[in-house]
Amino acid sequence: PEQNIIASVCVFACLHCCIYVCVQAQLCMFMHSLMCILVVCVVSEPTLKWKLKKHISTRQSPLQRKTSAPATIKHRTKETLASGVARPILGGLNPYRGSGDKNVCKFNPFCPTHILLLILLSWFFTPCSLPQTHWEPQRQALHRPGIQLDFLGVPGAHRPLSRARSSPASTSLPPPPLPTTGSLPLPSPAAETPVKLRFTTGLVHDAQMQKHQCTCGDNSRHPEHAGRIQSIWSRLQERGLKTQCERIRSRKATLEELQSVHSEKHVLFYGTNTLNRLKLDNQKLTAILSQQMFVMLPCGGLGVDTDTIWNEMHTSTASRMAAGCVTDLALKVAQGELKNGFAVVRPPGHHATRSSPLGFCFFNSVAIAAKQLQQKLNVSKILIVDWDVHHGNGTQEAFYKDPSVLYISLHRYDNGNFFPGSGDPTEVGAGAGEGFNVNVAWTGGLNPPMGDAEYLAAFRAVVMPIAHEFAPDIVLVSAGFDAVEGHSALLGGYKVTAKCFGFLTRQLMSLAGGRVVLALEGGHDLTAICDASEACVSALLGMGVEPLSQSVLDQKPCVNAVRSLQEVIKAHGEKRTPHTSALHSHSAG
Ligand code: Q9C
Ligand code: ZN
Repeated sequence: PEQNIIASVCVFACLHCCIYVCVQAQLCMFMHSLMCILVVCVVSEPTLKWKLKKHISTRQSPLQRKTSAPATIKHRTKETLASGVARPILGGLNPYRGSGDKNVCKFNPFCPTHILLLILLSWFFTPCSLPQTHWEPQRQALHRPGIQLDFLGVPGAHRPLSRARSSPASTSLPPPPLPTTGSLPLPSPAAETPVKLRFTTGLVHDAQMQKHQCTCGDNSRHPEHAGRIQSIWSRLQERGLKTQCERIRSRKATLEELQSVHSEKHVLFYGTNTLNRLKLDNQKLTAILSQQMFVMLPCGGLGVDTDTIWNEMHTSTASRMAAGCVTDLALKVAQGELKNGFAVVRPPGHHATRSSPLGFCFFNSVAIAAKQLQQKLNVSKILIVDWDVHHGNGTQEAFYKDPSVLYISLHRYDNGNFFPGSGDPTEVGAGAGEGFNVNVAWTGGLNPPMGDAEYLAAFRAVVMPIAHEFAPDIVLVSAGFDAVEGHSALLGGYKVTAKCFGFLTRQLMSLAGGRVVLALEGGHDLTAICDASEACVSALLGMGVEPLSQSVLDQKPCVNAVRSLQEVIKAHGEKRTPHTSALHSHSAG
């Protein structure tokens, strides 16, 4: 009878396992319950119940058992030795059989029957953790008002699984990745346990990014320093925002991910250091090392240019970390695991081109995140808004011919006289990507410096109309805060308030079902970047942002700003691409 029980349990276990694997989340909970009931019935009736009864009635007192336990083992050993190898394995290891005490069931931790039953029972009563972690955020997302069910591209509660593939979903975001058929996802305890995330604002940060520092150790010579992200991170902590958010695990971008935007040479060159280069192919290594070109900076440190320092120990890790963190945050928001997100990362990325670092940047984190959304999740429409005071030349370059990524940058331009010099309004994209690159290029110096009125006007007249017409699946923001008041003329000189960036964030949240991911780019005035980060995270959390004063809302943008906006509208109006037709109905005001 004992072997029958074990056989039955095994059969059910196998069945359960098969169903679990094949049917995945759909029927799992139902089958799980059914199996549990069946197993309980089989196990309890009739043999085990009887055995347990016997077991209870013949059980000795704990004290007696204590003394008798060693004797049993001794006896068994003797018995096993005496009886030779003819005994079946299960029986041979079974203390009851050996003891000759056939009807008495003593619980013995060495008894394989007991162990097997215990393992199986505990396994059966463990709740299905995999489907829950996959489906819970989805369910939450579905219950959010204003979200289209179809956008998720996953079947609703009662739809067959096959619909996920066949239905023409209104957006491209796929369901959470299901384990691939063919390779069975065995429940291995070694695999990383899926963390269950609250459907809220995601935050990402890693102290390793603080190690990217000039060897001279003089922060005043290097405005893009470790204290930037350190102080933002502390600010979010101090204001109690961090606890309302969900912190996600940080990670470095893989060399392969970096290559979705950068050349192989660039990736090997800046994505590795002396230590991990040892693992790489020797020929390539010789090639890149022979081309190493660093300059000695006036401060005594090493750099690729005076802005962009190189720390042989930490720069590659820090910049890969920044890209990896932004990428993972974006992937989680796209998959519906998080509502939106804010990445407290450095070094920045938007100046980094396919094959060159520039302006503090090595890897273009936002561009890499966008490429990963395309490649890993098939996201079809991505909006990148870049409100860093500098033009994101690297991001523009990466998607210049790509109509599936709309790049909108607001930057100080001054007819090409402000760093990096690119970003003319007439740069509208090329080929199929024509019309999908929008440069709101402020010109006119600091007379007066651009402020809230100008940025609000740009959003009202250009950014939001185009963005709504484009109807992105997700919005990535190159969120530099160097346009915030507090930055010297050389590093911006504008007077946008931190609060205003909270407003701009909230406006972007009206797009893409609220899937907005902000990644820190530039900005070095600590008060400015902390205030602005706080305002943006508050907005992402959906907290009531204190309103901008009426005078600011009523304020007309300055003449230079109006001229700059007219330039954008003209550049895009001439082409009359479908998605910028929105400009014409809005440009009148
Ligand atoms: N050599 C970011 O904000 N400074 N980068 C140029 C002239 C460049 C700013 C000074 C500042 C780069 C991400
Ligand atoms: Zn900047």
